Amino acid sequence: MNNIPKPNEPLVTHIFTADPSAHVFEGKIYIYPSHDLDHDGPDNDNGDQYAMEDYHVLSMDNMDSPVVDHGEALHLRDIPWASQQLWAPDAVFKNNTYYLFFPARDHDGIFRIGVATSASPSGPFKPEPHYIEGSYSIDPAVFMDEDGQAYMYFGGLWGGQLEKWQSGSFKQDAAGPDPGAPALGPRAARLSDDMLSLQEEPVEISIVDEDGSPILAGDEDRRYFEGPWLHKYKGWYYLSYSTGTTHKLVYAVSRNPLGPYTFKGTILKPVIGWTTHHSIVEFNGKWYLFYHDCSLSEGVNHKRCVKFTELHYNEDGTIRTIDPYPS
Ligand code: FUB
Repeated sequence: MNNIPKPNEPLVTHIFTADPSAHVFEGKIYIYPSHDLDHDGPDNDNGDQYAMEDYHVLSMDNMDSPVVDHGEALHLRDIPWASQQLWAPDAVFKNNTYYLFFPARDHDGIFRIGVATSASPSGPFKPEPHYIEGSYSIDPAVFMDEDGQAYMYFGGLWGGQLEKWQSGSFKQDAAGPDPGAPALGPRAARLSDDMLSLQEEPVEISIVDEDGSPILAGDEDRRYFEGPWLHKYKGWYYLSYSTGTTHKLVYAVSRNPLGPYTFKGTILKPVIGWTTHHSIVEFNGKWYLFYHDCSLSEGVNHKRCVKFTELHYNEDGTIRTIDPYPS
């Protein structure tokens, strides 16, 4: 339970964890991961193996102190609108309140995004009775800009259903774009001041190459798949995400939080396991990448473990590619 973390090693080993969203709250690092279930159920492209039912919050006083598991912070049984699959969450502080944003399938099997609140960063969190109106798909990442405006980025292909929303409403049989067509981008919207609703209809974020041409759906080394994360460095917005089928974490930059974003490169090479999902946080003057792999379960895709490593920028603001298994 009270493990002292080392870079590139599991933060905790008593539970399986994934999709870490790390934030500095009250002078400590708080990590909001998915809590993977240990089961032998079906494993498919629909993501049925990711059958998570609750969230635990982890924290560290600093990068050399023990990791604390604060226990169950929110359970599926307490969320009136949700039926299954509590996937990658994120948290943000505003209005003297901690807000936990999380995706789950509603009672029609459609992924939506909900919000729960707490007076403490470690929870417990009280869910709102309904999902956020106008929300869909998975992987909410909430970014608070320096002017106090919060944005929610979200969306994921395949099990995350993003391609089913291309027409503006949910179409069960919709496929993704043809390989030669622009890839689907993540969605983003400003959050209302009370953080409980969207201020506007979500827009699609455009990701382009250095020539300004859209990244195409067939460009699987660069196209958006899932797991958006937003951070700001020296006045630039960095949108990082998973490429899914090619298993990389990559990033693109913009001067505007809503893009367009210009593709820059790879942050993390593929890890053990199919999924890759991360967050980036500055703490005590250093930058850290939190990510997961399946090393703790020796490669079982839905039994993952959260890790961290230091992240470095080059002089020109590009990020040095990280090898998750340095020798
Ligand atoms: O943990 C379930 C899903 O797997 C997440 O929502 C995705 O980002 C992928 O990590």
